[in-house]
Amino acid sequence: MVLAQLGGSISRALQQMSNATIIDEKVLNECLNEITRALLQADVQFKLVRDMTTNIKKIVNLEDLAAGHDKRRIIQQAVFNELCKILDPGKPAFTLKRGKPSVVMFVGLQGSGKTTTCTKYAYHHQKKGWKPALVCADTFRASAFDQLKQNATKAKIPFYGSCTESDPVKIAVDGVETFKKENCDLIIVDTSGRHKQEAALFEELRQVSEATKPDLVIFVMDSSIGQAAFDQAQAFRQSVAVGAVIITKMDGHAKGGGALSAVAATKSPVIFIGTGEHMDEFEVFDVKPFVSRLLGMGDLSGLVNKIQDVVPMDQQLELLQKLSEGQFTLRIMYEQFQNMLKLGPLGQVFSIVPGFSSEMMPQGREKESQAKFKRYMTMMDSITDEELDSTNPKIMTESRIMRIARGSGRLVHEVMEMLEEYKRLAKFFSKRKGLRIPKKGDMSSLSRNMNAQNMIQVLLPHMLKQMGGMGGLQNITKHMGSTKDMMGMFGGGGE
Ligand SMILES: Nc1nc2c(ncn2[C@@H]2O[C@H](COP(=O)(O)OP(=O)(O)OP(=O)(O)O)[C@@H](O)[C@H]2O)c(=O)[nH]1
Ligand SMILES: [Mg+2]
Repeated sequence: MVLAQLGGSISRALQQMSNATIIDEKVLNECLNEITRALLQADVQFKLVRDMTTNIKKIVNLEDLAAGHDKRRIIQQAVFNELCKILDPGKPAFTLKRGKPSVVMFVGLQGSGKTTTCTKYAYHHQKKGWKPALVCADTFRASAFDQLKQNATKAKIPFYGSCTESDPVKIAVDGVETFKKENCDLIIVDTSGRHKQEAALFEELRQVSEATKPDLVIFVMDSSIGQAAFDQAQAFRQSVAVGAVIITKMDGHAKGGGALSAVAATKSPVIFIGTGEHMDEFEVFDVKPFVSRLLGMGDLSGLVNKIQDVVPMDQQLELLQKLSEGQFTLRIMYEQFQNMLKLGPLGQVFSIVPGFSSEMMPQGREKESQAKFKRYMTMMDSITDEELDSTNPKIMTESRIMRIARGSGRLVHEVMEMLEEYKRLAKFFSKRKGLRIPKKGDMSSLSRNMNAQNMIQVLLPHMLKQMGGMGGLQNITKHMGSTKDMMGMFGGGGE
């Protein structure tokens, strides 16, 4: 994704600087010039970039820094702070309250991604235990209702709309009423767009908003407009009470940085970014973790949250218990592959692991890795319960392997490759025997974190393996030093 390129350029500039034996004025200037170039390429406003470099030079007064100071760290911190400043709208993001039905209305120009984003937003909340519903109040485009219906059906989210009613206000009101009666707690209203900001669109939005009284209006914009996002966001804010912004298509356009900073300048909090056409290509936007990821510094708390979302606490405890007893069965491998797939696109997962970046997982390879997980799982579907729960590797006799290959429609050597992978992982986990785990029922935040860190140790080897299998391990070790360092970062002992 393009943002990964921006992040890559900035972290490379910082890296080059830290490779220099002495960090003097010249080295610092070269580093800042590289960063400036990267930001301008991402369409960040010239004045913001200039102010940023001036501030960094002021903070990092090389002459004042006594010998022994970690100059690289101080400069990196200054870059981090300044980038955060550029992206900080100075206002906390709006959070929906639970316990009563909330109405959220989506607005934006034609083709900005409203309908797609409505579904992503609903799906995101559904995974977190909300009961969302979608209302199509777009009567401007003939196929709008079909599109929303299709998206909603795919995500198993209830929807409301009409092919015959032409009044968007009536549809919106009826839809909201219907879902309130059905006890939905997040009612999302999709509206129509127009090519440009015009009076007819704003009047329609005003009417829908007045009739449905939304708790939150979300403005959706396409990142490709870059700095021009400032004027567009201002125009919408003046017509409807925009409470939050979602920027879409951050995957395909070089101007994402410009759009993000321009929206921040309008004092509107960006709450999510869209990074692709698929339902799960959608990320929570939070300034500090975002910048941290951009600089390749990861987002440990994001990773912990993601794992908590995917793997319920009692399952985490159960798994850790088994691992601490040194049992690594084929069933555990199967469940971990399931978890990996549930975490979302691997590139996204990589971008939040400290020291990794989504640049390391190009799109083609991501699909390949995901396909490999799925292939292994199909083979494991033909394995009996006895085999899945066995800790004796000798159980897999030739005839059993032949049976699995036949049952899954795969080749014998593919089954053997999968079993080899299992053996390697089992060996890795046999060394984790005696893992420290919190007691059942102990839900303090310390033990939750400890659990998540342990889970990361469980999941990461799979990722490494996948990357390694595709020739990417070199890439990782170049960035990370070694697996041991990485495990150390999570507070656990590596191999
Ligand atoms: N690559 C990419 N494509 C996106 C993203 N979000 C939306 N799209 C695509 O953008 C196109 C327009 O999206 P829609 O959701 O139909 O846009 P809309 O704002 O509802 O459009 P109107 O209803 O006509 O105003 C579709 O082809 C989407 O698949 C994104 O984050 N990344
Ligand atoms: Mg639409």
